Amino acid sequence: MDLWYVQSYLKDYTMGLKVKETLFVGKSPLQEIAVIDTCLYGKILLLDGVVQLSERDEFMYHEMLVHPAMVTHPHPERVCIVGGGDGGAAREVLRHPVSEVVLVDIDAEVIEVCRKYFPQVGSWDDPRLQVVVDDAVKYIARCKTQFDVIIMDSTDPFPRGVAESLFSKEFFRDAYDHLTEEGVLVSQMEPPFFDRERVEMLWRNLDVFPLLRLYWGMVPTYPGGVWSYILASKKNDPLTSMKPLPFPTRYYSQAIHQAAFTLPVFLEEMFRK
Ligand code: AG3
Repeated sequence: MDLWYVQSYLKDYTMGLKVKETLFVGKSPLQEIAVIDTCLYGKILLLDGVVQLSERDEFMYHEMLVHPAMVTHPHPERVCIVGGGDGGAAREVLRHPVSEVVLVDIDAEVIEVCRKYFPQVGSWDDPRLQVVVDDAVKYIARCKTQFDVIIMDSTDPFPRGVAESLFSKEFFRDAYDHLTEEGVLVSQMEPPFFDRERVEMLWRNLDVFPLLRLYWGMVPTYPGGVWSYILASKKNDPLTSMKPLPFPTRYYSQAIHQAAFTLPVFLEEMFRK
């Protein structure tokens, strides 16, 4: 008998993946955590039933989440990752010559499960990495120092859940205050092709930043296969200030960087600042 994992998104869309084996199902105080092995994408992490990463396409998401922001800041040294308990975003950040990376994830059990089932995803032993288990809203509010880059690798803002407060105007203002002069914030977004209104709302919540750019990249295991990100910058424009990467990548390139910020006409009209 074939077993299928069906991910629902909004109310009118599903994606199905054939499952080889269910490896883990558990509940933390905050969410349901599961790891399944699929025929097409290898092992997949699900939080509350939603795909967070697959072994086969996580590099596409993590490279596109991290590198555009890291090359927009002229010399990022201190980086904060909000969420990202699987370690993939931290791995990509640590390939840059940074001095300190603080990963703030609210759920210790997600980190534990990922370290067990996806040991190749994170660079957990790098001495520049500090892992903090806390609510990032509280952590940033208390934090006395400033970061050059803040990377938001959280679960979705909708439906309302663990990550909702991370997408509020108040949090983005606080994040702005905790960024250095040329600071850059980047966040994963909803797919704008499905859900333009909600992306517009999140865009407005980021108003405090003088420069906002929506960009996109392929992530086959996410709804629609195309995911979007918003880069918010205090000073530098990712299209003109970018510098080349000093190491090889599998998805990101300078040409992809330019292409990713080029939006279809119907989105370009809305997401311009
Ligand atoms: N962070 C965001 C995943 C969003 C996926 N959304 C969805 N499938 N509807 C994932 C954590 C990876 N480091």
